Amino acid sequence: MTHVALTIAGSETTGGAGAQTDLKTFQQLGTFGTAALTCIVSFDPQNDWGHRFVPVDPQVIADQIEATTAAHDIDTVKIGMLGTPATIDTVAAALAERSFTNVVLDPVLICKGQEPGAALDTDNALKEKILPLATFVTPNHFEALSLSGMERIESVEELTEAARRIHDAYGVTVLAKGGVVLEGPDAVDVFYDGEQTVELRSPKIGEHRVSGAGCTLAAAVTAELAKGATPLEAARTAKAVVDSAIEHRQGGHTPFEAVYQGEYRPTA
Ligand code: PXL
Repeated sequence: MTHVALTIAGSETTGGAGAQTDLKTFQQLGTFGTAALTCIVSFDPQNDWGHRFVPVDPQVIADQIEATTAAHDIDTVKIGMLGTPATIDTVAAALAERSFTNVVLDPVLICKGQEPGAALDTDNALKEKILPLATFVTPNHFEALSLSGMERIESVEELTEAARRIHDAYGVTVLAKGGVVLEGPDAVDVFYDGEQTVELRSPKIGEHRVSGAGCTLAAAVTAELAKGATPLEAARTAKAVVDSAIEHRQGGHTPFEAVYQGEYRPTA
């Protein structure tokens, strides 16, 4: 049987991030992808591509999780953008009701369309209610600062310190992403599970952020864990999958490019 992976995430309709990207990544890695949508993000082409954000009704989120977990045996779930404290309560309750073996959290802390006050409540709720239920977390540079409480992360040593602090505070395996923010020719991620610290490096592909890279990384970790990989193996594969998705990135009329997972090509 094909392993099933679930994403609980927002819709980003242009296809560059969110549940759309998660499902493509699940497919690419040979898992059967399912999705429970938490919110609908529609970039606004009339307003500098800012985020228009509409939360899904909490009961509808709970219904989706009920439906897909009843339909399939799912032991590995990815959590992406949640967006409101009410959504966080609903997802925290759904996670607590079921004993997933792996809960991979992409701690999306900021969505540009939200008011700063509301965003702060959401960030605090994420830390209080979702992080303690996660087994694996994939913070980017900004999220690593917020979750570790550190004032700066400017080197791989500081990124490693952040990964350790996040692990110690929340008891999770951490894959902290340096991305294009840390200086140097390589994009460096630091894996820390409480025992092993492993630097994962690959040459930077350009100097600009590509939309959907974080979603792809966490979704690839999720797919690999669903198939039975160890957390470190999953992290290594996910790093390679992100590099490939960035390599195949696609531009459109937006001011940013988006990852692309690739396609079936007959070999004959
Ligand atoms: O890449 C973060 C992200 C996650 N989820 C949704 C998004 C975005 C960024 O735009 O829209 C739904």
